[in-house]
Amino acid sequence: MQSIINQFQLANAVRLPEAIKVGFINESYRLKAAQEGGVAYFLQRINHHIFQDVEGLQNNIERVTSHIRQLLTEAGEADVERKVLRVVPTKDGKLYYCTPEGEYWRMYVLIENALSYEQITPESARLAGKAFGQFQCQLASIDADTLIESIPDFHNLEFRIQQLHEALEKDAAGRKAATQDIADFLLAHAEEMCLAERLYAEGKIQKRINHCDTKVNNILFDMEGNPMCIVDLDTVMPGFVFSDFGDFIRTAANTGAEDDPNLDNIGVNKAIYDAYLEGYLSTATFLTELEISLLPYGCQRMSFMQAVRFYIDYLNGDTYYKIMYPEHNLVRTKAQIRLFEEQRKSL
Ligand code: GN1
Ligand code: MG
Repeated sequence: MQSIINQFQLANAVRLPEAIKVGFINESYRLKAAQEGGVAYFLQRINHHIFQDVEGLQNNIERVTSHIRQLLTEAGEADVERKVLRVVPTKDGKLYYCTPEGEYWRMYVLIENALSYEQITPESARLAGKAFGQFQCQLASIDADTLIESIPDFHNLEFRIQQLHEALEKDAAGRKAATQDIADFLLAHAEEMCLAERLYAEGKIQKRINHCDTKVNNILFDMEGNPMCIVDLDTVMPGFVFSDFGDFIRTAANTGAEDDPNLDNIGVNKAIYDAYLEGYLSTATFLTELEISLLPYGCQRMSFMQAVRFYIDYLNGDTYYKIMYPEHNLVRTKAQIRLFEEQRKSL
């Protein structure tokens, strides 16, 4: 690994890499500074099976982080280096390094003394809403077309429905017959839930730059508990703003778990929803009236899309999501369908 580290432009010597667990997708290491007070780094091996255009991915991240850095600097913010990630280039000026074996690596400056949360309260939901609203607001001044889709059609529901039809057609794992009621339910709501794609085709809404993984653990907080920096920028790409809003609510404002086997646990946590909405609207000042009116739809859309994605994976024989037990993707599908139904009643 030393030969990989040597490729990057580091300001000082570093200690041996320590593996750290953040997310399932990439492999991550912390590199502490060899001397007290030096710069520490964050090294990642990029999962290029999921992110096939690493060059495009790294260009996205550089574009977004340098734009935010410029806005923060112009606004005279203190501690800019703690408020936005900094990509460390290689010695030949590239944004990633590809080994002779075809592994892709990238380096960030590590933001030290930061907290991240897995659990959420109404107070932290309000702060998270402010943070993601501000993030989108900062990115509203970048032309969305200048970024690539780091995973093509990632949050395109028409495409997901197409994948569902294909998975049903193939029935690769022979699981269709026993779950026909799920297929029927999803297909019955597909057209209604593709509202965003229709409005876009009619020119009524635009694509803006989204985070596409708006979970609370993708916000770094300072030691006083204030949001500081948005991280995990791999899926930052053009999309519909209310999808980002909805994905946060899908994960944070569910009284049950994403894969809750007890459907009675699942419901909308209104206190979290209201707090996130309040925080989000206080900073997402670029939203049109139409986009604001579509926020509840954004929540339903993301729970529905997640149900479709889990069910496709179940039909395909569990090839995408890691599962803990054989029927896990089916349990996840049912839990997301219940959440979708609960959201339709209360949002
Ligand atoms: C995946 O691995 P994780 O939890 O960050 C997925 C998301 C899904 C989520 C469902 C690249 O995210 O889109 O919403 O699982 N990420 C990718 O829990 O597919
Ligand atoms: Mg993630």
